[in-house]
Amino acid sequence: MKSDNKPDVCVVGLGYIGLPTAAVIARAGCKVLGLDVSQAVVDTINRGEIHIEEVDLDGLVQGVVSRGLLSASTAIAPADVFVIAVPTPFDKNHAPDISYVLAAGRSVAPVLKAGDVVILESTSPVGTTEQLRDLIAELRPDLKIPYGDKGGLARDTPDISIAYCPERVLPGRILEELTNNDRSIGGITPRCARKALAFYKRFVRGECVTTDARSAEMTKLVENAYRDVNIAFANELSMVADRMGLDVWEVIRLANRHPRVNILTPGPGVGGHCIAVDPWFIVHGAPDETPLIRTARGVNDHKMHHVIAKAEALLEADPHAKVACLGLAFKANIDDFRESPARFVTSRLARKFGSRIHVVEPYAAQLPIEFTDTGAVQIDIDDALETCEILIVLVDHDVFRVVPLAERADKLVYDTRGIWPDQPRVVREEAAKLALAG
Ligand code: SAJ
Repeated sequence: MKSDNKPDVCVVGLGYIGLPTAAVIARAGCKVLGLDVSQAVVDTINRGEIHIEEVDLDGLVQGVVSRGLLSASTAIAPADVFVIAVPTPFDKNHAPDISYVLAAGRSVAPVLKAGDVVILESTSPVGTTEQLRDLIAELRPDLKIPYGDKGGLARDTPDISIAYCPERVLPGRILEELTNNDRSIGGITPRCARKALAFYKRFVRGECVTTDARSAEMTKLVENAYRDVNIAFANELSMVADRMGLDVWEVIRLANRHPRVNILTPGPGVGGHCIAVDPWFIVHGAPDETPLIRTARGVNDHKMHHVIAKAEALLEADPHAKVACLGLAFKANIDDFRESPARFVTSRLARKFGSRIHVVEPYAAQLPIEFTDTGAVQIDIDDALETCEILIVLVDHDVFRVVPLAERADKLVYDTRGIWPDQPRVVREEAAKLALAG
């Protein structure tokens, strides 16, 4: 560590979490090296630019790069703290793939020295931090490695510290939440947790709570599974309401007046790369004990197909009507289209109904690749309101939410997000009837 007592930091992986994290640590005055396998990403950051969209990130990165606090490279270098923020996808059987974490461990191991702290932030199945520790132990037999309760080395003071500290930031609010959210910090040993805690205290204003690595790993998975299960309840209610000809929004609004009831919001399904993925890590770890979590995943995935069937029924009932699908993003007011139910539904409709489908997505410069040759076109919300008779609301972007009733009162609306509670009831009932017939 340098004389100013600020650790040099290496952040491995410069994606949606790694880059904002690197920038926030640099803003706290630490010298940060960002490591990424992509030369294009590295070049972009070294120019003071960014390759992802996130509120206020451009100015922050530009500032810390120009002050010499953040630089990027494809090559590892020695540091005092290593933060690993790489993807942990799942395979086609929903089994977690931690190969990027282990690859990051292989890059870091050769430059480790006594006193260093290695922190894993990637969402990971329980036991991953210990696997990372075992890998480092194998690659660096010269270092004393922390073992917690396991192994005869427990009483030796280890040379390095290893901890797990999951991020829990919301896309669109990453910089704010990186600083203000509480953090769970799980050490391989309590000493490891304390070392990591001292590091996070440099840039986190939220409370940092220490625990063991396995509990911290599980905590992250539980947070997203909790949300998935609760959204599944809302989505299941919406399908029940369709079957019974009820307005689910009205039912939820009324039920939520109970002091201990807080039902979440139905939608066209659950998107993004966290809530739809992480519950599988728990299911994979305990397949016989997770019928609820598994079923919730199934309900949320099924909701997309329910929306497609309902939309198809509407379109087939009026074969000449032009249709506007509102939104492609996985949630409101962001430009992230990965794992998006809205995108899935719209592309299915485009494949079936071709040029009848008009896509409105203010956050997309052009339609994604799967729309090529379908005949579907992109238009703006004003054109959609002027020319389309059917509106299918798939994303609750503010720009859709503010459309006044006068401009949509005569439309046949299928609102999967409940953004227009004032839409004439007769229209909604007609839509529900058509869907049931379908
Ligand atoms: N959604 C609904 N109904 C709701 C809430 C959400 O249909 O009532 C849908 C959204 O439209 C979207 C999906 O769920 O398709 C996920 O959106 P989200 O805003 O709930 O969450 P993410 O995926 O953007 O971020 C989540 C957050 N986790 C929790 O809220 C427990 C975030 O704090 C995590 O850091 C992030 O996952 C992550 O990286 O794991």
